[in-house]
Amino acid sequence: DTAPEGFDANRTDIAHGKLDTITYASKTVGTDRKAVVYLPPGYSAKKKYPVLYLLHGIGGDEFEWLRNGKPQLILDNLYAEKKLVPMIVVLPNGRAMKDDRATGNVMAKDKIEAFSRFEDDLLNDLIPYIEKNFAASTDRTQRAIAGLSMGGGQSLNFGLGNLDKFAWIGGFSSAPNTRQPEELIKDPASAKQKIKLLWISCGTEDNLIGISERTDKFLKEKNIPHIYYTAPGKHDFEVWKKDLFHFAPLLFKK
Ligand code: FER
Repeated sequence: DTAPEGFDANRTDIAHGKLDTITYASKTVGTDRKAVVYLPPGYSAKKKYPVLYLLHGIGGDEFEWLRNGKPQLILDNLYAEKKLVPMIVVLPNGRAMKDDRATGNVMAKDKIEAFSRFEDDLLNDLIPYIEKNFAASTDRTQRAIAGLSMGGGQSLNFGLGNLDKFAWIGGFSSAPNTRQPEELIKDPASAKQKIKLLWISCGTEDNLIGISERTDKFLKEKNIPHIYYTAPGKHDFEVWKKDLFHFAPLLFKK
């Protein structure tokens, strides 16, 4: 196994962070949209915290990570081991359309397009809301974006496409919405300077691993520092929970 026993257990002997549901007005979609926020144990409005935007997959919504991945427990346990820089985690809904529920055919064209439209919702609506209403740092070096599958593709596309906004980027089992490497990183020299962490991971039995492989290959060719992490596993939360366990402690450190 690639994570210690109990890494995702609900421990009653440690401090826990706090989950909140927020509603923000989206100019991009023209509706009020929901997201989940996880505040670290000991959160104080007097400090400034870095923020991780953690995105779901094609069949998910803002609750998918909570339902299947228990990120709050994984992070609580890492805090208890002093392995994390205290951070705010935002779990958005990455399907930026009026009905953003994962119902019907989740592969329908309008729904796929909504995952792409989320870039504008994130940058222009959600991030400003978070930075206005929480003790969030507004510095690019204090902002991370990561996600699973469809959300992994979004994270790579939006993160690498907006290096003035994000410095820490992770794609877990990224889906075919991931841009081709040459499109992801148009200016390798500039990317090298700006990226603090670029994490690409996939389960070795995942049918989508070719996407991560091609991204890793390009990054190696261009000598762009990154982590390529593969471990046994398929396209599921067994893999993504462990990705989060390994990825989160790398964030916002030297
Ligand atoms: C596809 C296969 C898988 C695709 C998206 C996915 C857009 C996403 C999977 C997931 O998010 O779990 O061809 O095309």
